Amino acid sequence: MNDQPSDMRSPHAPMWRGLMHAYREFLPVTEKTPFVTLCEGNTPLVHAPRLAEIIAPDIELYLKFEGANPTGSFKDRGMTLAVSKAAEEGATVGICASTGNTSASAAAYCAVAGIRCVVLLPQNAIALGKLAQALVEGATVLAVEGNFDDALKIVRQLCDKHPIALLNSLNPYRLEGQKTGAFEVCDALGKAPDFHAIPVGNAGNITAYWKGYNEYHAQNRISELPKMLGFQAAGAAPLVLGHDVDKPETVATAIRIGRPARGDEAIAARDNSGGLIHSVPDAEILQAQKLMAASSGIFGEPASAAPIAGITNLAAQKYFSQARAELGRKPVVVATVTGHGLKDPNTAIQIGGEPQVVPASEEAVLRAMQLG
Ligand code: AN7
Repeated sequence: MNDQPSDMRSPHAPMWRGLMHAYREFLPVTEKTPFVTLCEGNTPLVHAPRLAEIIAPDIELYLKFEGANPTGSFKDRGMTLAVSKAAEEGATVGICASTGNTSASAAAYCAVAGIRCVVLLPQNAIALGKLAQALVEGATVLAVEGNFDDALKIVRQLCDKHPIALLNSLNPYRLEGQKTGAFEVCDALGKAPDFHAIPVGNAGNITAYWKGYNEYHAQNRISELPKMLGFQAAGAAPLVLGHDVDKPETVATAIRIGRPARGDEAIAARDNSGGLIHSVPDAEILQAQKLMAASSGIFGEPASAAPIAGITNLAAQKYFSQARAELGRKPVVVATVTGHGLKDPNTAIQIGGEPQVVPASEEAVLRAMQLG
């Protein structure tokens, strides 16, 4: 349907039909698998020299902008596969617990497939845009009087007892789809980065990226593996503290998670790559969110700014100057910007400040510009 006839001269590359088509050979897809897709993936890898100059002059910084996915976050990569496999298996109902983005993505892909979607959200603890998405996309939205970890526990129990498709990243197909983020980074750079920085909540994405890099390495598509740099919010940092957090708190609601389902795998990714998992305070996350947008043009949500805050701290500790000396060049650092800043308008307005009100005249505007 979307195939370009071979003799057709298009000024554009052949139409992108989604990551399942592009990376089919790396995915558990059969002739029987329906492709439930919104043409996700193929997101921009944006060079950010102005941001790097400010936060870490010793690195070449690239931002993998996952906010450019159809529902505005990286979750679409895993969801296209998870919902495709659920449809293949004849599921009629899908369910997930979510801090927001998973629910927005699940609702959209279930809408494509005609599968009923039920989402459990921690009451009053998810960003407004994400709530709007799940509601408008027709999911059954349940606000649980508890946090994400409580909601996920209920979802696991329900899926053990009933024929409902589990759409959280406990579902292995989610990680299979999400690993394509690493493939795209390597395809764009022509090699693996030296470091990959990523926010960590339930720890699915860091696990998936590490899997993706390793699969490309095993196929000789890349010769080196990156060091994985994970960042949690200080108030929700179980993997840094080494124990679960009963009452996680952070302005970055996407990663307000105290018992990460893929915690052990995230630790393995950290250790096997020679990387680290650190935490960053909320104030630094918000500062990084604003700085990233104002100096690179990439507007990520608060959780997505955690790696930028983390890179800033590592640079201050000379972590990258050491790597630069060892490599004899600036290390290439990719940071995944996991979700779009528009997801959380309330936080954005708080950090953005108020517009200046001016009379409707040329002179007044010129004065306000401080040019006249
Ligand atoms: C923007 O939507 O867990 O470590 O339920 O939305 O794979 O959990 C979201 C997580 C980072 C953390 N950035 O990824 C959910 C949910 C954003 C996110 C993460 C999330 P994981």
